[in-house]
Amino acid sequence: MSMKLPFINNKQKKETQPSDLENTPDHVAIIMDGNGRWAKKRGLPRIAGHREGVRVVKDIVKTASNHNVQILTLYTFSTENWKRPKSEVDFIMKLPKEFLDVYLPELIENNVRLDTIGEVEALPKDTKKVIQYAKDKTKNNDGLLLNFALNYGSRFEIMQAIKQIMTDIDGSKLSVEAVDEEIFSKYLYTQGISDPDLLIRTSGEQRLSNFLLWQLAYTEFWFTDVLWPDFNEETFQQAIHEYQLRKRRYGGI
Ligand code: V0D
Repeated sequence: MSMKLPFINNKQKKETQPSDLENTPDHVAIIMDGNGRWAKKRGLPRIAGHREGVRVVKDIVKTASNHNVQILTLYTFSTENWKRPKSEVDFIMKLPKEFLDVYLPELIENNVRLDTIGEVEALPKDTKKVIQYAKDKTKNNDGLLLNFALNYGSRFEIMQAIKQIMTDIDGSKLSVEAVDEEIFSKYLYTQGISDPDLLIRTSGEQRLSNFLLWQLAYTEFWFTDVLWPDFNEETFQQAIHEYQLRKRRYGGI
């Protein structure tokens, strides 16, 4: 079980609620794979798939809110994705603006808080600017936490945590004896948020690709052949439903 922190543990789980509201995942993480393949199947350039992927992100944020999900963590750009052709990377770096130009007012209206994990500092200046603006505008919202993993790599995250812990020990801010799992977690990008309850990966690949290695230790995994641009409310509901069945089968036995 993941450690539940008070500020996100505000969901009412009454016995009288219909069963479809029981055991809903608090934190859903998604690897949004298959945009390029979706485009290729249609004879379109890869970037057309990415643009379609942005539209699906918008829809899924709404669906997640409706399903009482508290945290949605989306793997948008990995530290490995820089190896793609420059033209594709340049296009992808414009997507946060494309998303926020249209959607920020709605996020604010729906009480969504936007945040990021990863080395956001290394992103292009204009990309950083729009994202920082959205973070500032939504920082006091207490509805869904929409968490974008940008320039994220889990091994790097763990390694920098270790380096920072060693630095703090060296500076006598921390003792070796005090280091435990809880302290270690505080050195990760995900400090203060609960571990994912459900991980979804689209497009048929069944691997983690350097995503949240520490945080996924007890997470339920759900894989689908559906490509990210074809992912919709129905697919999302299916994932949540199967998560609920797993919880009912194994919970309390
Ligand atoms: C491309 C599918 C939304 C995955 C979704 C910079 C690959 C579309 C954002 C976004 C990307 C990020 C931050 C933010 C608002 C929106 C995004 C990237 C890629 C990498 F504050 N979609 N999206 N960012 N894709």
